[in-house]
Amino acid sequence: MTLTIEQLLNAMWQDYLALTPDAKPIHQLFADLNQGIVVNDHIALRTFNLEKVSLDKIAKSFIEAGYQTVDDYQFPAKKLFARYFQHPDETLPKVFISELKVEELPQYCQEIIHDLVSQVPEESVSQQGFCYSGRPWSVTKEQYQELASESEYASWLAAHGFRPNHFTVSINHLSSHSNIESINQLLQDKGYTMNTSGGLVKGSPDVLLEQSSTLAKEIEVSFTDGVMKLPGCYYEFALRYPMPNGQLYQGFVAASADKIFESTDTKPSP
Ligand code: OOG
Ligand code: NI
Repeated sequence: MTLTIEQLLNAMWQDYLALTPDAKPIHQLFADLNQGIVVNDHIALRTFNLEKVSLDKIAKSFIEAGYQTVDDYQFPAKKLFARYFQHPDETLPKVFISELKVEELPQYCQEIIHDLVSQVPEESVSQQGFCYSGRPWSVTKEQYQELASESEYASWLAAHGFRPNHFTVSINHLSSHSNIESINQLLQDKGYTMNTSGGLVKGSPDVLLEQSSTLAKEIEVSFTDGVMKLPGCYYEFALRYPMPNGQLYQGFVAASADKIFESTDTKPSP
């Protein structure tokens, strides 16, 4: 059975809610203030750049649903490459997919990642639901910790597998709030912990995009040899500004994204 793009996005939302204790109450908060309507600006997925599970493989379900490739971004310090996809139906969220350049990690990390990916059944990756199927491998606490010492992105992915790591509220579509500062204040007043790496607000009207995000709350994750409490997923807020032609900027900002990635870090920078 083929899922419609709406069904696919809804299944991803349900999976995301299970790993993001903050998401449901925050969504409800904005729904209550906006006649029940909260529009997603974008969602994001992570993967390793190994052939079997590469960005292109993850993007396939979205391309088949009519999404188009728009732009690429490089994050040299984090060893990441990212690409975003947009649908001609602008009511659908953009999809931001990143991949870790595995060959740039130390040998012992590469070996762990190759071991994990070797456990993924080849045919499962081409299935539509793969992007929210979770973790297709067994992993030990030691493997998790070894990866974490080199890349928090790698360890997050090893622990949680394939699933949306955030949904993003489009501030442009809210009638209750027109600036990002008032949103951050509301969330902080309600007791949510925000990602302050690079400042509470990433970007500025000058770069046509302002973003902020919660810091992923810890949830219990099972490993082969026991349970650990680790950051799950986070919620983002984005405000887009018009370009000289009057249209809202639709892209991302690498310097801001670099800090947004840290929303799932166990040791977030101040
Ligand atoms: C993606 C981080 C970047 C943005 O909006 O700039 C991002 C991730 O955490 O995987 O979402
Ligand atoms: Ni984002």
